[in-house]
Amino acid sequence: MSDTTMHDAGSKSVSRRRFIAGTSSVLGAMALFGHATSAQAKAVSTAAPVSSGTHVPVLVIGTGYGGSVAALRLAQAGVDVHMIEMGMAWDTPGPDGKIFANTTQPDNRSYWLRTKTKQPLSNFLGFPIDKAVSRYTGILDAEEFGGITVYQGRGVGGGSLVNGGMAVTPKRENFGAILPSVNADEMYNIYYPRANAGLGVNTIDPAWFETAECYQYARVGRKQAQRSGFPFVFVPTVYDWDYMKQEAAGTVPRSALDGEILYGNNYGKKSLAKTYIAQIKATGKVTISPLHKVTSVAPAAGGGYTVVIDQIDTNGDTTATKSVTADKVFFAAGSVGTSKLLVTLKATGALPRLNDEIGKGWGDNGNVMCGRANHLWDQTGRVQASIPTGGIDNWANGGAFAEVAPLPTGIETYASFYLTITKNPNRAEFSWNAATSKVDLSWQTSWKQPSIDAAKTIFDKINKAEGTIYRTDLFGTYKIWGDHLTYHPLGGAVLNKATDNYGRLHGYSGLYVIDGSLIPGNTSVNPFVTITALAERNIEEIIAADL
Ligand code: FAE
Repeated sequence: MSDTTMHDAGSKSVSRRRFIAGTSSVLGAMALFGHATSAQAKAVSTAAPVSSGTHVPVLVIGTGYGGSVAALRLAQAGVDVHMIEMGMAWDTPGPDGKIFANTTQPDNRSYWLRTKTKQPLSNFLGFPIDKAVSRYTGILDAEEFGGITVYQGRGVGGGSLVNGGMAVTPKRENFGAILPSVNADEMYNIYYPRANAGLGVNTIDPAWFETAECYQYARVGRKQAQRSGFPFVFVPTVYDWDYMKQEAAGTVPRSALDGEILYGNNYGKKSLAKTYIAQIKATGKVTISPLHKVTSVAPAAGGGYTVVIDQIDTNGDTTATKSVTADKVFFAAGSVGTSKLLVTLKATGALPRLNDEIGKGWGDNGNVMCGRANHLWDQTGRVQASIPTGGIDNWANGGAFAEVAPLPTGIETYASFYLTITKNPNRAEFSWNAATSKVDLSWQTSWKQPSIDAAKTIFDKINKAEGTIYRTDLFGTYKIWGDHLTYHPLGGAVLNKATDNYGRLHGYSGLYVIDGSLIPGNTSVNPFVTITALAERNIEEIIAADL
């Protein structure tokens, strides 16, 4: 990287001292982002997988938020459920004694069937940081479409395995725009509280926040936001805060304080495995088949549905193809997984009566990332908790809600980093491509411009007030905006359009959608609490009326 890189980054030039401090960190960064570790995990499932020819009352495709809510409530109502999950069980430690790999040392466990990492922050101080890993059914899928890379969790627990654990209920005044056909009173009185309880949502002890070294970055973010007149809000999470306090005290193995996030969290985060899925297992009514991928659902001759499932090995190769009949099928494969299945099944004649709303209404929750370069006196800290706990709320005025996010590199980066959720009106459509036999997504990279404009309502103002500039070295050379990706895919089988107002697919009795594909593209905040609450609402109605 050259001095010019930073000089070109904005109206104010970077001080020479800051540049030197930055370059002296390169060695540290290169060591951190060095070669893949030798720990090559061999996590295997201990669950007994589904057998071909089995008949099940209910089959659930996917084990993320929507699928876990459906399976738990059905099991509690006395129904036997089988869950099918294309990813691994993530219940067995690798040779390094840990189930999940560290963010700074990706290995084969980190990526879904890739031979090179595809890190959301692709560069550091101008240097590319992606590296070779061996192909494996790892935990994070960076699924590439024409105009966007969609990050998703793979394994039992879905996105809960890889996400930041920010558990945010949207402001009530925004709900009408998020899910217009849903009764807000019911959601805020019954289903949001039920989801928050089921997920174990809690907030940081504000007194501890003020002193914790690992939240220096968030306090800097707050100070700068407030100096520009923006409200800074604490964000609830699903992290065990008592555990994090012990991490900071050095009395337990570190997890959030060791930078664990994107490739799984070994200790303190309450992923679905510790909440809904633990409850599911306790019912004794649910079986889970990891490393099984649903490829087809079609009406069966004697009633119900024939579900075709590929069993795969950790190289992603099919080792068996199974056929199971189910009276009812819940699509909970996530916004992308469910949309791809439904679009394929409609186009190829397996489910031709699905309506024309299938595949439509997809959005990226307005995700856009950026970093700001701080002055030397505003250090953000060498140890940064990987769980964000605060945000800058400019939704009402600028259509932007910015998480003050960590850059857990283990070194002082002199950077503030943000994932901003914005009011982006663009919506894309999934469609079947007969030439490639794949599903395409019509999203264009240029459709992120409204998100960049919204994010700038916050960060241009902060930069002006602080006399600081944007970082240009995190997403490529001279690139300010992380506008090529999303963590929050939503839509593709929108509630009350592709389905009725409770997720029953139009055209077929006994087929349901119960995941993020029901939500039309934006939730104004991080989405998993809304996905969980909507699933709680819908499954209650379905159990009462259909079973
Ligand atoms: P999801 O959790 O994706 O589960 C779908 C499951 O279905 C997955 O386990 C798939 O492997 C599986 N599957 C897909 N296709 C098939 C098939 N054909 N056969 C069998 N199985 C299949 O769906 N949200 C927040 O609210 N707060 C955060 O802090 C946050 N941070 C995030 C950070 C990252 C890096 C990422 C990737 C996401 C983050 N999210 C966050 C988003 C959140 O995890 C996501 O909205 C939910 O996980 C979506 O829940 P679903 O139930 O729709």
